[in-house]
Amino acid sequence: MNQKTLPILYSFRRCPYAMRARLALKSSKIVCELREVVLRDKPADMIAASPKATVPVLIDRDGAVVDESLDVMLWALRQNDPHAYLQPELGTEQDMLELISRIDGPFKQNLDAYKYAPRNAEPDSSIGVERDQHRDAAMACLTELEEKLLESEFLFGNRIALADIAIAPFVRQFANVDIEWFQSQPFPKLIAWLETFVSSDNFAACMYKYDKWVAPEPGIPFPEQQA
Ligand SMILES: N[C@@H](CCC(=O)N[C@@H](CS)C(=O)NCC(=O)O)C(=O)O
Repeated sequence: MNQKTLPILYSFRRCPYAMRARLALKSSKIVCELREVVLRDKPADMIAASPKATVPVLIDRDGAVVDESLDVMLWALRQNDPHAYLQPELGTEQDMLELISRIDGPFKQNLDAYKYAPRNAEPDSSIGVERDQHRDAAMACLTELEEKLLESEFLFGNRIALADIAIAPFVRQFANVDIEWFQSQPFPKLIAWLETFVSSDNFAACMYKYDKWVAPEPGIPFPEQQA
């Protein structure tokens, strides 16, 4: 396939927003030209296309720019959704979007405050207490997920859907701040759901380490096409 005809995806391996976009693209099998970005040295072409300069950014063949991760997911899955990620077994696409927005809002705010609090703060210092408050508030936001996972294997039924792949990268980010603490919490279903996600072939295929893209080299076709 001529790479010039592919949509372009500016991505950053470790960014949870870019991860959810890659997961949806992989499922939809829509091949893009992936350009791996280093956040402290973003490509001028990416900033020209999307001045807010966050990843992911997708540029469609016709030049249309999609620069919100959830929109990239929907862009891909509305064209091709072989695993019916937009049609969950339980609930509707709208129910999934509402849950995703609660996670993207209050949960993510508390996650960032927890994750980026100074590492060396003593537990009983004001910074340490505040960090733990954000950690606990973030965990409280995940109660809703645990409750859903008591009912079914995935968030909206017994098969994976949009909400799972949109949310799991953020729960992973939260868990990894202090994995021992996370795994000691009374959320067994959430812990098992996250483990299923991080150990999946799908996730591994979306976490391949690409070299930084340098213009004018072509990026890497993603998802990799199966022979
Ligand atoms: N609302 C955006 C958020 C994307 C975002 O904040 N990505 C981070 C990386 S995880 C970023 O690019 N930050 C810009 C920077 O660090 O310069 C989306 O859903 O795509």
